[in-house]
Amino acid sequence: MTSSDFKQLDGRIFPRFAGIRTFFRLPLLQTENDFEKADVAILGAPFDGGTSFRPGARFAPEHIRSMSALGRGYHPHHDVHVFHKLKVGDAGDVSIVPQDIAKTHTQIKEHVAFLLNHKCLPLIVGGDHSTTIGSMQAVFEHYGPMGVVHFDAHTDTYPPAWGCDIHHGTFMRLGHERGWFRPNDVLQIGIRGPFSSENDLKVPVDFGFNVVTVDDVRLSGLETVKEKIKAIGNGPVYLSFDIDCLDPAYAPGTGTPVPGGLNSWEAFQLIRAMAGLEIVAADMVEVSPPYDVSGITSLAAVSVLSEMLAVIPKQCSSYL
Ligand SMILES: [Mn+2]
Repeated sequence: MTSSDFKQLDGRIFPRFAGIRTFFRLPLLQTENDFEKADVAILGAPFDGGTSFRPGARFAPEHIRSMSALGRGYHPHHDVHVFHKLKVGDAGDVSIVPQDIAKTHTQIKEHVAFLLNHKCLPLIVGGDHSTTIGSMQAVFEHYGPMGVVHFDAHTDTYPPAWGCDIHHGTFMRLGHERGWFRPNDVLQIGIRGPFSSENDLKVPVDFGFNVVTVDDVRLSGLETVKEKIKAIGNGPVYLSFDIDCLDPAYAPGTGTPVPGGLNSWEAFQLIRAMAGLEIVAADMVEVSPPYDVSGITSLAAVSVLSEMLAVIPKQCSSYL
C-alpha cells in the first residue's frame, strides 16, 4: 500500500479481514508530499478526558479503523465514487495527552491546522465531543466564522461542571462565546430530553441557533429538516456528528445514550441534504467501543463517514 495512488486495498484481491488497519483501507499519509497531494485526511483524535459519564471514546479511532474495512467508495445516491474523485488518506492519530484537556486541544488544533495549510480537508474521528474544540479553533483561525450542522442528542451548550469550563458538553457554548459561528447558520439536529431544566433548550435558542428536536424530525418530516439544511448560507460549514444523535438501538456504544433518537437511515438522508454546502471540516465523535455491542456503533460511524465523504466532492474543488 502506497500513498501514490490513493486507492483502497481491493477486498477481492486482499481479504477485508486481513492487512494492517487504516481508515477505509486507504494509504497512510506520512510524508510532506502525501499531505500536499491529498484532498481529504481522516485523522484520529483518541481522547475521552472530557466525558461526564461513560468513558471509552479514546478507543474509537482504533475500532472505527477496523470496522471501516467494510467501507466502500461508490455512493449510489450521489452517483459518485468518492475514492476515485478525491485523494483520501489516513492521517494517523493525534498524539493526545490523556490527563490534560488543554494540551490535547492544542495538539488537535495544530494537527488540523497542518491539514488545512496543506489544502487537505480534515475529517476527524474522536474522541469525545470536547475534541471538536481543538478542531473548530483551527477551522476558525483558518476560515473565520463558520456555519455548523451539529447532530447530537444534546445541545452541548452546557455550563461548566466540577469547576471546569471545558468538558464534552460545552463546545457549542464555547464556540458561541469565542465568536466562531455565524449564529443564524447553526443547526442542531436530533436534540431530545428529558433535560435538567428548561434552560437546556432556551440557551441555544437565545444564542440564535436553530434547534431541531427528534419530535420536529418525526412530526414535521424529513423534508422540512432538509430545507433547513439547504437554507444554510454561503461560507464555510463545519459538520459535527455525535453518534448519540442516533437511538441507542442503533448506537449503544456511546458516552451518554438517550433513547428516542434518529435511526441510521434518517441521519443518512439528512447528511445527503448537505451536498452543495461549503463543508470545510467534519468530525465523528462519542463512539465508545467498550460499551458497543458486536461493533454496531462503530459500523454506524463508518456509514456516517461514508455519507460525509460523499457530500464533500460537490464542493471540494471549489475551495481546496
Ligand atoms: Mn455532543
